[in-house]
Amino acid sequence: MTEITAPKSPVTTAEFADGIREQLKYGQGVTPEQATPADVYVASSLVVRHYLQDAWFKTQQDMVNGKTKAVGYLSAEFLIGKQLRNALLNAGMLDQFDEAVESLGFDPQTVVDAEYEPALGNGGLGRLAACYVDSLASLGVPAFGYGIQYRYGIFRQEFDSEGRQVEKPEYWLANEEPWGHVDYNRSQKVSFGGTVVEENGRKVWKPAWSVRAVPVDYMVPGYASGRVDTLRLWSARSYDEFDLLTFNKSEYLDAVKPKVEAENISKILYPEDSTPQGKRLRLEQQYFFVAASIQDVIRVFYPGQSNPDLTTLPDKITFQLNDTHPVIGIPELMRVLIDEYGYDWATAWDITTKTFNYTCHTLLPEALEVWPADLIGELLPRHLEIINEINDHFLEELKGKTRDKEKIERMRIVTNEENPKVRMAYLATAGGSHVNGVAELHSQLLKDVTLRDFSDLYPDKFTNVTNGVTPRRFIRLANPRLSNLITEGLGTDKWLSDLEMLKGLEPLAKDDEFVKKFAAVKQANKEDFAAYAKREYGFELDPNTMFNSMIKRLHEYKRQSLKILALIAKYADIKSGKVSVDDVLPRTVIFGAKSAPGYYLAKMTIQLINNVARVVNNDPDIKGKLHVYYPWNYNVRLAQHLIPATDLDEQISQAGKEASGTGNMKFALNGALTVGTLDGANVEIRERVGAENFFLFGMTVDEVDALYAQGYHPAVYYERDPRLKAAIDMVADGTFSNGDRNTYAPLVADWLTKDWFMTLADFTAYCDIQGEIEALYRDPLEWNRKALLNVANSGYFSSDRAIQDYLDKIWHTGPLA
Ligand code: CR6
Repeated sequence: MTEITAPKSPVTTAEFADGIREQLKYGQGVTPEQATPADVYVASSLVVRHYLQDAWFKTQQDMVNGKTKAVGYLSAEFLIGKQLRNALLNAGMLDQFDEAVESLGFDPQTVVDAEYEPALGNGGLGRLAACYVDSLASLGVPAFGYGIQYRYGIFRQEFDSEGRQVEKPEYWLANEEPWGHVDYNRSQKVSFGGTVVEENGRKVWKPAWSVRAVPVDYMVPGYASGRVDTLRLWSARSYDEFDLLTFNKSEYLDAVKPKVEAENISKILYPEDSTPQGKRLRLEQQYFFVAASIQDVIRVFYPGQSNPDLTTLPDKITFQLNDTHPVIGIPELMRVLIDEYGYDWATAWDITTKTFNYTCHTLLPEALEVWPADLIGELLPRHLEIINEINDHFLEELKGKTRDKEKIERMRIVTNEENPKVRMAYLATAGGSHVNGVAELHSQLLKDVTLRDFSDLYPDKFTNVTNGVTPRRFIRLANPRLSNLITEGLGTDKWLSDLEMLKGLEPLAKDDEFVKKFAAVKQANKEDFAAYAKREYGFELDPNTMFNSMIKRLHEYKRQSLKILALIAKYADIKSGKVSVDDVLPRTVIFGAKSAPGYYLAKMTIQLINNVARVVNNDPDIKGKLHVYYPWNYNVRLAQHLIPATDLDEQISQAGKEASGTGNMKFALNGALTVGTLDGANVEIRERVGAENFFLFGMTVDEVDALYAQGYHPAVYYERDPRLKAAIDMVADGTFSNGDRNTYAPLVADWLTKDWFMTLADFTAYCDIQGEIEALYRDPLEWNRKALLNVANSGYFSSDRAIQDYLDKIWHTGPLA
């Protein structure tokens, strides 16, 4: 008997079908006969919202009336992915939807495919935020996700005929979007610029211009919790529809300028991942969503009170700062408390520091945001004053803690130079209760390196919460076959809300019959992916080869170049006859990656990969043993298709650079084996799944540091390993650029002279471990046994566990009663 704990549908199939008909009629204005799949998608989504509405009301009422502190997750990105199937799953209506849609003569998959993916994030950080709101709701914790509803998400990636990345605008709101409810009646005013004056001994900010922040509400249904949280994404609108004075024929465009400028604020997501640009509009965006959110919280938790007791704010809500992007919220809350509600500095600081916590997501120094004080002063003059005052108080406090003057200087929030800068990570550390990194190794490095002075003086502030991913989207929805097999193996489906239960699969790894079923799931997923890749991209994948994937942003530290160089080396070996093609293990390598538009070397790497694919895939000498595919526009949807079909995934960043990674977790949970370095969460994955079930290679953090210290000369490695030399020479000699030696010259020069992330130094170890990988892959039973052990031991990497850690260590709250 299988125990079923999945939520029960609140509707019958007939009711669902009636709901769709009703929506088609009164919403879309079409008959079922006239309806397109897109109409049915919109109608179905509205039916789901309809049935979630009561649970949503109740969650909000219980949150405001009860005693459970809520969580406000402040994030500039929420990479939520498609909504319909996820909402159906969490609300228990998957089957009713399928049957209802079929009864109306539509194919459910076609209807689901009509949804346009909201791409409101760059990569891991944004996807993590989306997993976290899913888990908060699933655990029944009252929560708001607060962010921005960008009109244009991350760009749509295309490749030109030369294989170069071309960025196209991603106007995802071109069609009706049934999930976001625009709530004009709960908008907030957010102001900018102007001056600060003194009136009756008090500072008064006289802003120059304001925008209207309109909330767009997304329901976040919890899985089997009966709770529905809120993702509130702010959209910028103008107040001054038209300035009638300037509105005459010749100045028409000037008249609408303020409107256009105001609305620009939420127009576009900055496409830089890990290396944000310090642009004025970005600061405007940050302040825009954070200021609106703080006002919103006061509106929600102190309804109708003109003189609320905001000393209770830390009991009502805790704000999590997702990286430095929302850190301007700290001076903003200080301003609101002091200027608008008349609190003194000490009280305001006490409230603020109790309300905020900060998660750092990086180890790259260039990713820690630093704003010129001038720019802050121009946009937010009162905030700059407050930041300076925070800095003064902080330096005073430090004097009481240490005599080390240099240390104190190093810890300044506002630098002491001609054009001072504000270090947002320091402001966040000083202005909040807790600071956490996103994997054990990362949190350790934050304490030892990045924020060392702070951890010396405030050791108790620092903690770790290892990232996690939602099993609902990334196992149940992405991999229904594996989900069914897990449920069969465990005799219950409860693992979807208690992922550590996967441990119960461990004994089944000894059962060859079960392992064979597991292998059959993977094979079927590979066949599905091959069909998908054919349909969507026109690729011809052979599901009887090893599927080897590397999907993540294109960044030097992630080292896509290590992967492509090793592949070229293999190709060169076959071409030169060193390796007989008949001995080569058939492998299909799949890349998915976008590059920041201005990132020169990353974009050149994309071009190289595409051209290696062109050459290798079409070379008859290779006899189809090696294939390289680069599906463009990697997004959540592609991840959901590819991850369940992958045999081997690549997590090969330079040790000490990837804060955590979350793709690594999704792969392990879907039964891929990992080849990886001791970096980020790889360390913990390997610990849990067992060293014998993980392909480890490469330098450790200490070895990397030692090599930097000693002086790193990449050319030495080029001379030392003939495989590496052959590979780089092949890139240099025009093999992948129709004979043109210039095309990749900058990349080759970088490898041989700089190679900041030590790709060359790790190359030999990386190639050597391929032998081990291939030997194991030739033994399908053993390979799948290890893959199954990866699944069984990765339950820890659920975002439910991560959220529970945040609740226990940082937020000190829990589910609604
Ligand atoms: N780029 C880290 O680099 C981590 C995610 C989520 C990143 C990545 O290792 O898994 O955050 N950092 O914690 C930033 O975005 C600054 C990322 O996605």
